[in-house]
Amino acid sequence: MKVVVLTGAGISAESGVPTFRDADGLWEGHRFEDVATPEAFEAQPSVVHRFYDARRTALLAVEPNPAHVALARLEEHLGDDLLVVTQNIDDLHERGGSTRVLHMHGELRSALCTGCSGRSEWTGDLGDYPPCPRCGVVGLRPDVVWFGEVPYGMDRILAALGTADLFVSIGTSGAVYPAAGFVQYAATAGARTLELNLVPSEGTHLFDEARHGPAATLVPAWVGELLG
Ligand code: BJW
Repeated sequence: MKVVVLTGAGISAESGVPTFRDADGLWEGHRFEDVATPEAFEAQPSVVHRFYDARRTALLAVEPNPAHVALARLEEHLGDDLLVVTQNIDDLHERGGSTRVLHMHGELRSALCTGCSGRSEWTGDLGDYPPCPRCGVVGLRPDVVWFGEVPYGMDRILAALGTADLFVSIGTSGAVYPAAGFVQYAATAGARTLELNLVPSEGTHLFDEARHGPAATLVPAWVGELLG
């Protein structure tokens, strides 16, 4: 069985990573146009760096939860027949044991050089304007995908969705494209589709089945069911 799992901020919520659009989410004190667009970075790089530097630091204080661990257990059984596509820029899937993870919206622990386009592993701050370790240019930005930019790995994602038997969406509001359209793409290609989310997402009606509750409970239960 080929499975594609799409994850969003909700899967990391019980680890203590805030979501975006929920009450007390990341955007409560920010308008997304002020921090999550290339225009915002151009206009106010220090504000944007502060926002992402704080989130990078906060990663040190959180741990994967049972939902991340359950997906790693699923990978142990399915190997290359499982692809986890995450919209999250945290590293909790990897720390939970998953290795086949595609970060379509980039990664906090990576910096992108606006000079040479190189991507470098990054654990410190970017707000003190360090030079690129590859080309020396001072022009590093968070290696994340903002509105109006093209997500990473789209060819690989669409190929996996096109041959999937099962598509599962976990902890995402379905408010952001192209990820919000994956359910229709997978269903058209013949996959069964399942939503696991705290509450019905914007696209809940598009799924063959939807289960609602916390990911740290729903995901281990679903993986247990699938593995018999
Ligand atoms: C729990 C839980 C628990 C809580 N257990 N669940 C008009 C129509 C259609 C599209 C567009 C349009 N105008 C513009 C567009 C395109 C645009 C877009 O979608 N805009 C929307 C506003 C409509 N998209 C883009 O620009 C994208 N690029 C693009 O389309 O390029 C063109 C192209 C595509 C493909 C091929 C070729 C060309 C880029 C989008 C980039 C999004 N970037 C961000 C920031 C990343 C960096 C960062 O992290 O700061 O990505 S925005 C933000 O939203 C972040 C997230 O990954 C993304 C999705 O959020 P997510 O994960 O769903 O979080 P929430 O908070 O929304 O939801 C959490 C859910 O969890 C909730 O449902 C809770 O109930 C649930 N939950 N606790 C289970 N314990």
